Amino acid sequence: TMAFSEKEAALAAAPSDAPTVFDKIIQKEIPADVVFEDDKVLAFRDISPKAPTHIVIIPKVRDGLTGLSQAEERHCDILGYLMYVAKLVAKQEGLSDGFRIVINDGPSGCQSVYHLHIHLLGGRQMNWPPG
Ligand code: D5M
Repeated sequence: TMAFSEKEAALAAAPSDAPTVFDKIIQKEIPADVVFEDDKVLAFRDISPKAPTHIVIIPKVRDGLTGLSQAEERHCDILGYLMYVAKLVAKQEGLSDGFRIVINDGPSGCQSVYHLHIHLLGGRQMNWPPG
């Protein structure tokens, strides 16, 4: 049986340690609609939004975090901070009625960019279970 649909297979990418498009966004080599930035993290609007508000929150230094499945104990501080920033950005975006955060991991999780990131989605009613 297929692990995922053709559409999901087209979205997902093979796991890789290679540089990603997010490095270029961090280096300001390609533009992004940045909504939050400090020395540790960057948050910008997703290029292919799945909700009225769809923001990607990333660590500026990947440090082996291609995805959550690669997390080690040394990553606990940045992982916690990313969650906190998700909350700050949700508030900044006016998502007072609720929101969804998502971390896609690996091919079955439909991950396409191998630099850990949190999706922040809001501005509409979310469904459960997700697709
Ligand atoms: O999520 C990776 C997300 O990154 C996906 O929703 C598209 C988004 N993306 C990819 N390239 C860009 C650029 N250049 N700007 C903004 N957003 C981008 P994943 O969970 O890996 O599928």
